Amino acid sequence: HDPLPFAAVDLGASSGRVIVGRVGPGTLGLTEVHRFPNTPVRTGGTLHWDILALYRGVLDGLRAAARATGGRLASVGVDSWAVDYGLLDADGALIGNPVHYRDTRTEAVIAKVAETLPPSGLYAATGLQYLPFNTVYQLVAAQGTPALAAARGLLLIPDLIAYWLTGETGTELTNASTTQLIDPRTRDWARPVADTLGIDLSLFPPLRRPGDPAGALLPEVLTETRLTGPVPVTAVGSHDTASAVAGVPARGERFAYIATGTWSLAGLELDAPVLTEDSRRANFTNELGVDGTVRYLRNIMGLWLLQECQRDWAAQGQAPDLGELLRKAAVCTPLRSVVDAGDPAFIAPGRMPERIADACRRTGQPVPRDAAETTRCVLDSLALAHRRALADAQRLSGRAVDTVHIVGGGAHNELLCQLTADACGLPVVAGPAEAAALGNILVQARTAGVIIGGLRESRQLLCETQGLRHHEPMGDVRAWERAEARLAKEEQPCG
Ligand code: LFR
Repeated sequence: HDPLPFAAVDLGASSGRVIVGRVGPGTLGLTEVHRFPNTPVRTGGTLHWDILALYRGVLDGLRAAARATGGRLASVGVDSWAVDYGLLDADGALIGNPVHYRDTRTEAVIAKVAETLPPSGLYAATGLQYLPFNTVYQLVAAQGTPALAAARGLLLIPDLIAYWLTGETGTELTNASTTQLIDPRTRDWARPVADTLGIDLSLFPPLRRPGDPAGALLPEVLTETRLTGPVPVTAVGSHDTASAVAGVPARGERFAYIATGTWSLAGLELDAPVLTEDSRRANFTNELGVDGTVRYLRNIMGLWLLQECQRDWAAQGQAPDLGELLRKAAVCTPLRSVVDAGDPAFIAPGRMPERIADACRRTGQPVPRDAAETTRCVLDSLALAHRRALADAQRLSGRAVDTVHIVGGGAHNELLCQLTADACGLPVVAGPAEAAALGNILVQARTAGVIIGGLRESRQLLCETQGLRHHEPMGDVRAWERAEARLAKEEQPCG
């Protein structure tokens, strides 16, 4: 059989991509047909996603996919970052621009939510780590606004894009699990949580699962993209991290993953959630994955720290080239200073080099003297946070691992991958960088009957077809233990 072409729409916090994957028995080849920037816009003091620019990027991408495939696609799947949503009015039109999760509007309601529903109860019911942007906080912050009063529907970002493409609505489960309104044991709505917080669950259309049909491209979309219909849209792991984990080229079960990009999502794939108080205090999340799995992981600031430094340096007229910066960082003194890359204080944009310097000062460590040292501080701090997350995940779940997979954009960053291997004292397998698009496409290919089986068979195909890099741990792991101890003094309980 000839391989069938599928398109993955993968929207990340800094760029969107449309990727064509050709899948057949023993074949899985990707072509990125379009990439476009994702630039948030602040208006009236609120940080927004430029959702129509993103949708235009999706249409341009599908047109490029049509050119690449002679107009024929076996199906399309959409994934993006989590937690954010658009509100629809009674006519199904979008009300306002979706608010960016890095906006600070939720700060005012965190304490109020904790008073209404204590963090331990919220965790026992939803298994979600505390992050100030979880959809529950956004919806409580929106209470009393005219927009929410007018809303008759709510769609998470990938579901909103899929709605514009197909005219059909649904709430995809893996992404829904990041709202903090899903019970990870039943994999259904946590109604008591919603009731207690005054959140109207009827705004959400019915749940759908990865692999479910999600409509077909509308005639107007076919005309605009020059695709030949019918083109089905398939629900995938619409949370990009769910797709990225499905795209981990693991051979067995004893693996940990780190999905690196703007964020580092570090953890394990489990069969059941871990809802203990220890797990809550360690700020571990139980997001839902493809095929009934649980993504037991912690959010770590990720390459956002470096991206924000670069944005700051560029604004000051110095824009060091990333390759050059990484080469210099590789020869800086190791572990000279480290910051807590899990600290939500780093979520908001702006002044990142200064904030990193402040954090070093506060913890009695030397302040980085230039861009290379700041870069080294960020990468050492990320590797240290990876180490801690994977050690905690194993301890809290009772599952031991012997391999760490680094997927996502950060898999290209050889220094980060090597430092992670060194810090964890475990071999790292780096790649694929496009794990989210691959996970997205693999789920579609299963629905189309091109891949028979589940995650194991999909991953087998990844192992056979994707180029991977191996990093063996080097150096003295005790240096990382000492760095960890330096930070531990600062620790604050979360949630
Ligand atoms: C990664 C990601 C994370 C989520 C964050 C915000 O792209 O989806 O998993 O916590 O973005 O939505």
